[in-house]
Amino acid sequence: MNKWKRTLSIVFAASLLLPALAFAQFADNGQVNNEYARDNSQLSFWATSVVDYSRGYQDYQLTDLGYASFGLEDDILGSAGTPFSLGDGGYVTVTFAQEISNGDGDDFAVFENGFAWEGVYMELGFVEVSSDGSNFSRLPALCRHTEQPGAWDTSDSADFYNLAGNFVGGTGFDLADLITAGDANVASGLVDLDHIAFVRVVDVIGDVANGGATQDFMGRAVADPYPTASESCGMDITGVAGINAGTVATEQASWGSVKSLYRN
Ligand SMILES: [Ca+2]
Ligand SMILES: [Ca+2]
Repeated sequence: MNKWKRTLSIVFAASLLLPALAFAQFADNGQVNNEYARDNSQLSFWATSVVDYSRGYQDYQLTDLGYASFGLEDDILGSAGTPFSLGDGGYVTVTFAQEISNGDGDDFAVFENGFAWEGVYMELGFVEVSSDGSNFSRLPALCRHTEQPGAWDTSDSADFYNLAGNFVGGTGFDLADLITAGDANVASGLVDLDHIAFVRVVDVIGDVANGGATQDFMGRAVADPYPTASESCGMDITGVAGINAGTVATEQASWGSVKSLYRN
């Protein structure tokens, strides 16, 4: 084997190994997300439109009760958003006037209507991101709470990671976690972390007691209040804010300066 072939084969072997190593790096180390107040100046832009949503049932086991119905989907837009209830397993996808990119630390934040009361009353949501609106990657979520919270039970924010709604304020998310977790769509380029145009929030079904709960990154049941049958059932999302902006604005500025060169 000549030198170049040997080098290529080493590079190829390393490329097979890297995703496995990256996967191994994401573990439950007791990590906790940062909490953001709505008026935090790091929140530089807010969701401008809802591109898709699907409400879940008030109780996924009692479908005759119908769907969650509190709020309208557009209520969550902008910095002064108000609740839109997702129902069991429901979701909403938003987009922005500019893209989110993977910069330093947290890149965006998601708000729910949780409140403090001997802990935090929280209804949780998984968070997914996409560049093209069809391929999504879910931020690796962790749940360390193993007991079933009843309809009005509170929980400890520190028992959850990468689950929206675990604070009274907004929950910050760092896109770099998808690299650490060896996300397949990110590795293949289907999801480009420098060009995130869509954020989707999916209600957690917290039915630990009956074995119907949705699962975290480690395959553990995610515990959130269940059953909660009412029109405002499920995660009550109130807003999504960008922190690190993508490069679109800069590209437009450069294009403007290129055009100005030809004006004279
Ligand atoms: Ca980041
Ligand atoms: Ca729920």
